[in-house]
Amino acid sequence: MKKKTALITGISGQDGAYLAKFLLKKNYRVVGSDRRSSRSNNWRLEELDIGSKVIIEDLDVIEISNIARIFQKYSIDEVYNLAAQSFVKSSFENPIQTSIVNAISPLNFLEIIRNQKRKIKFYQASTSEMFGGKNERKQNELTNFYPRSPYATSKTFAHYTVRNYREAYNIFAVSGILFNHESPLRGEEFITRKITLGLANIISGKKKKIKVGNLYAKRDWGYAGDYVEAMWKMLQNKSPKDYVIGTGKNYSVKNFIDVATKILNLKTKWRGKGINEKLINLENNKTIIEIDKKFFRPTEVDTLKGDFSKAAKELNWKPKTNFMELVEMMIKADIGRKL
Ligand code: NAP
Ligand code: G4F
Repeated sequence: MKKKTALITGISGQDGAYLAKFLLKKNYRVVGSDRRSSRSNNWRLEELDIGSKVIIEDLDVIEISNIARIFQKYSIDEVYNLAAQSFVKSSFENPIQTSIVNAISPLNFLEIIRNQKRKIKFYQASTSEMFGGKNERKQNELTNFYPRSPYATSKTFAHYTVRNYREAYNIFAVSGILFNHESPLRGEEFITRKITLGLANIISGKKKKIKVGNLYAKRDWGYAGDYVEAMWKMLQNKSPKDYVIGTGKNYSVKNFIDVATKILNLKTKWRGKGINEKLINLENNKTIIEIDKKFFRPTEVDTLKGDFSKAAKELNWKPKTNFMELVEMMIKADIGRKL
């Protein structure tokens, strides 16, 4: 059987790397788009040992002419549009750049796809941030959106654009509404990796403390390796539909820290309140975690918890890795890297 060709935008990112590995195992030809930069950012592909197995094309997703060029060069069957300015905090400082990349790039792809003779399937990386997370109820495909950052508003634009192109032009275009997913390949600015890498550096003596923001935000944290399978399943579905992907459980940032320190057998105690809350290492009475206002956001998403029952029923997908296993995997990887 002829190999399918998949184009992954944002292949240098966390999900791009795991998805590339997954699709290679499924015998796809994988073309990855990467925007040229002055520093090499292929470390994730190298860590997964697939750097030489994927084809990398220079492509900034806001340049529609580049996208057209890729479609002329390769007979693409499936596009996974993962490229984005994905850091919510940074979207408040760079709202215009975030919006151009996150909202316009899916539109670029859909405009090209609707004018191709070949049927091309399109996956868009939507996000639980679109829900805004104001109450403890689980969010599903029918929950209203209440985006609370330039990142979330730009992703909501993209989400509705995908739906509109699906309905207007009969394109197989879907959005996966994914809740937070993490891994040892997570970017260092995101809270989970900031904690696991920070603790590894404290243990090795390279760092004294970690400064964080809101300890009480809750997230539904899953493992990225599990979630890329759901992306693929959505494009193999009989008809194009959007799905929520999560674990159905959530934990606060403080819970994450407590689990991580427990795995490391650190004896710790929280002291103080509000901005003065600190985590003390009881072995030497030193502060290892403290609050810094600069990590708070102008508008916060307080709590997210995904109801993935539609994906379980229709895609036969469920998460394989639980919260404890995820934290342990990340801690072990960072301790290993630092030894
Ligand atoms: P990530 O690690 O930040 O990766 C983002 C990728 O996008 C990187 O490869 C980055 O390239 C690329 N990119 C950014 N701007 C670009 C541009 N103008 N042209 C081409 N490439 C560009 O993000 P991730 O965690 O893998 O997430 C993948 C996607 O899922 C994103 O769209 C994110 O918004 C969405 N999402 C993520 C989560 C999650 O919890 N991880 C949850 C829901 C949705 P550089 O290396 O050059 O920066
Ligand atoms: O790890 P975060 O930066 O991820 P956030 O904002 O939830 O966004 C991630 O998940 C989304 C899916 O829901 C994706 F769409 C998005 O691309 C990204 O992958 O922050 C998680 C929580 C926030 O409530 C934040 O305020 O942790 C809180 N937090 C507290 N202290 C911190 C910090 N976040 C970061 N990054 N750094 C801190 O020091």
